[in-house]
This record gives sequence, C-alpha cells and structure tokens, in this order.
Amino acid sequence: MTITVRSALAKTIEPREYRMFINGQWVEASGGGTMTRESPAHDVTVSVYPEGTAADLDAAVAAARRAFEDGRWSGLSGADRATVLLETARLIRERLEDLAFVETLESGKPISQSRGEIGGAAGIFEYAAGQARALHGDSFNNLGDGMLGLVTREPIGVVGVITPWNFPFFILSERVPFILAAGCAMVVKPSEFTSGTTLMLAGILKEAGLPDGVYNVVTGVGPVVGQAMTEHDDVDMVSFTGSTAVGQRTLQASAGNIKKIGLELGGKNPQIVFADADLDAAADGVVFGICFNAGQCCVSGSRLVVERSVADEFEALVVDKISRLHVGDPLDEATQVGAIVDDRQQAKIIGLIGEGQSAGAKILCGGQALDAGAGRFIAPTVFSGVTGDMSIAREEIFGPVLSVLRFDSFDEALRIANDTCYGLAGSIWTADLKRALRAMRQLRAGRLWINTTITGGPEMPIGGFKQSGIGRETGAYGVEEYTEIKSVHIDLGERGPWVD
Ligand code: TXE
Repeated sequence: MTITVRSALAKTIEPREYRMFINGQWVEASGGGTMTRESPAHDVTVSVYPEGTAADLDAAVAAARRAFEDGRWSGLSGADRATVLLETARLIRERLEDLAFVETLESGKPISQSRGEIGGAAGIFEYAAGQARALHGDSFNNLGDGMLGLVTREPIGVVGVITPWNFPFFILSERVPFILAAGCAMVVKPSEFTSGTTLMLAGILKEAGLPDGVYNVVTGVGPVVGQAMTEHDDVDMVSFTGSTAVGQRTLQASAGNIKKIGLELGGKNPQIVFADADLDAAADGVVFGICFNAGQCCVSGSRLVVERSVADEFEALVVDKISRLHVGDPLDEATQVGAIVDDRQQAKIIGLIGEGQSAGAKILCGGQALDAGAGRFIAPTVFSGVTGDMSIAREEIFGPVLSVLRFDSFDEALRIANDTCYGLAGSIWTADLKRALRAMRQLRAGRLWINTTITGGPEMPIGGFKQSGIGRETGAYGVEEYTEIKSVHIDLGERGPWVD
C-alpha cells in the first residue's frame, strides 16, 4: 500500500468564509454564531459557516413558502424550468475545479473522485431538465359518457432537504434538480462538516436564473436546524439522507403536520461471489466496493459473501489488490482512498475493528489507523471467518472494513445476504446469467448490480428496502416523489339530482 503524506499545499490554504442563503440574500446567522471545519486529511481550517438557529430556519421556510405560493417558480412551464436547470449544469461544469477542491478539503475524498462527482452532478441536472418537461398526469376516458377523469401532478410545496457529509454535492444533486423540476421550493440543511458546495450551488442557481426564495440554505447543527426542519409545520416534505437513528427521529418529528418523508439511510450491503465468477474482476469490484470513499458510502459492499470452494483464493486476490492501493492525501492526484471524515467516525471504525477481533474474526490485512503526518486514515481492512452474529457482520461500519462470510449453496448465500435489517444495495458476481437473475429476484434491496458495483446514472431510481429508507430519488420516480396527485372528476352531462 502506498501512503502519501500531507501536501504542502493544504498548509497555505486560507479558510473560506461563507454566509447562508435565504430569500436570495447572503446572510449571517441571527445569533451571530459561526462554525469552523478543518480538513479531515490535513487538520487545517478550511471553512467558516454561520451557525444557523431555529429562527433562521423559520425565515428560510417563510421565504420558500412565499416563493412557492406566488408561482414565481411553481407557475412556470416545464420548459422554462428546464432552461434554468440546463444553465445550472453548464455553470457547475464551468466551476468544476473549484467545487471539487472545496469538496475534497471538507470531506477528505480524493480530488480525482471529487471531480468525477461534480461532473456527474452536472449530468443529473441535465437529466432532471428533461424530467421537468416530461412530467405529466393522466386522464380517464373510460368513466362513461357523463364523466371525464383527470389526474394532475402538482408540486408538493416546500421541501426540507437534509444531507450528509459523505457525498455532499452529489447527494444534493440527486435531490435538488428533481425538486426544482417538480416546481417546489426548498430549504437545505447540509451537513455541518461539508456545507461549502451546497452554498456554492446557491450562487450558481441564482446566476442560472432561479428566482429568489426557491432555493434556501441554512447551515448549522443537526439537532438544532435539522430537528426544527423535521418538526416544522410549514414544511410539506422532508428528504433526509443520513443515519438510520436520525431517520427514525425524522419520522417521529414529522407526525405533527403529517409531512411526507423521504429517507435514504444506512446499509450493510452484500457482495455475493459465486465460484464461477471472473474472480479477478470480482475481486477488483469488491475492493472498489469497500474502499471507494474510504468505505463511507451507504451502498458500500461491506459484506463479502463468497462460495467456500474459492474463498481462500478469492481472499488472497482481494488482499493483494488492497496492498496496491494508494491511500493518503486526497489532494494527491494518485490517491484512491482518502481520509475519514472526523474523530468520531474514526473512533467508531476502530471500535468495530476491535469488536471483530474480540469476537474471533481473523484480520487478513489492515486493522489499524495509518499515520500520514496529519488527519485521520484507516488501513483498508479485511476480516476472514466472520459469522452472522458478529457486530462486524451486522452494523454499518462506514469505513474501509470488509467482513467475509462463506457459503456452500445458493440458498445459503441468499439467506446470509438477506440476514440484515438493511436493504439498500447488493452485488452479484457470477458467469451464469440465470443464477444471477434468480439471486436478483431474491435479494431484498433497492439497488443491485450484476458483475459490477457502485455505478449508475440519474435514469435509475435509488432507495432502500427495510430500514434503509422510504421512497426513491432520481429517475422519473425522483420527480414524482416531490409531487402530489389530484384526481379531478368532470361531469360532461346532466347531473342526476339527489334531492327531488
Ligand atoms: O449521521 P447523521 P452522522 C451513517 C453512518 C455513520 C452514521 C453517523 O453509519 O457512521 O450514520 O453519521 C443531520 N434532526 N450515515 O452522525 O447524524 C446532520 O446535521 C435532523 C449513513 O454524521 O445522521 C446531517 O446533516 N437532522 C449516511 C445529517 O443529519 C439531523 C450518510 C446526517 O447526519 C439531526 C451519513 C436531527 N436530530 C451517515 N441530527 C448515508 N445514508 O449515506 C443530525 N442531523
């Protein structure tokens, strides 16, 4: 494994100071408070944001409500909305380097990966522009001569968006353009670790022609701003992405005004490898699936479920590939695995590695923090001999830690794969298409890959079964989530009187 040390560049960075974005204006927090963010890879302060309050959230929700009600955006045609979304995509591409740089400094992810995510996000805006024009309702001409039925789709209203730190701009972009395509207004509460690019998007959207008040950003901590958003009576829907624990709270908090909730939560995703798979390609995919974004992905393939007859050989392939990874400074162009987002996350990962060892699983590689001169890094870790009752087989570790479980039969593989409270994603590796499709049918998860992993485009919906979430983002489904359906009955004849 190649470990790169902290780059000299980061030492010279001046922190960027941001303001929040409410009703088209850049504002300080009403309480005057600020929060700072250190680069998790360099221990250098890179960002200062306002520490928003519940009063700031109220102001943002009121601005979004006004914008929604007066039709400055909801009243536009899909074609006009599409024009703004396409211009936004163009501006994102134009500022790709700056956005990627901020993303890497705040999140610790490799710069090459940030560039890919920002470019991908621009593509999502382009796709959603098409959806703004394609969105339509339905009609019923089969209700008899006296009745015509119309089904209209209407924007749900004011949407609250709460995003995490692992893919700050990409996850935001899996939601914002669809919310805009549907004609809604919104308030975004980004993660307190990674708010920079969410605020930068505000400037881009304004420049692209989005009317004031349609996209608002309130920075601040989850238990204050996020909680107030989930409880707010004037928010019609909340889209939350984060931990299952906070997702449960979000559901409870939504009860007050029965707001609609979209949840994308955790996962403990299986990578099923059958003996007939192209083992070298599968090993590469498994390593990517657990090491991409340092394992801090909701769709990380954190459980390797491998057929016993090839398990020893396959584990050796995985360990060999891991030994050739570039881990370390995310500003280094060659880096593939960057930093862990903060001390709490680092401690959680190290703690779970310890639990795996105590439970009797065997470490094949990694198992400890790495010293890169600064920041927090974890050596990609593989545990062999894992059983289904161990915490490393059940809990979302959210780090580069792979747990290997072995199977003897197809049925056992699927039983192990489905033995989790989560159902977000899964991968199947085999040369036998029938077997792959049978496994696909039986896997209880919202997003599957066959002979590949963690890839896709905005055409495909994302979301989870079981405790991994509610609802779907992206694709045509992603726009529909942000609409209400109205049934309209039109009497075409003489209505028979009820009262003589
Ligand atoms: O998540 P939180 P954390 C998982 C992963 C990770 C664990 C903890 O297992 O180790 O969660 O990470 C906001 N009301 N995922 O603590 O707290 C918060 O400010 C409303 C999986 O960082 O759930 C941030 O904007 N909002 C995941 C967002 O919730 C609240 C991505 C997510 O933070 C809030 C991240 C509250 N009471 C972590 N408290 C995925 N699905 O990809 C916090 N928040």
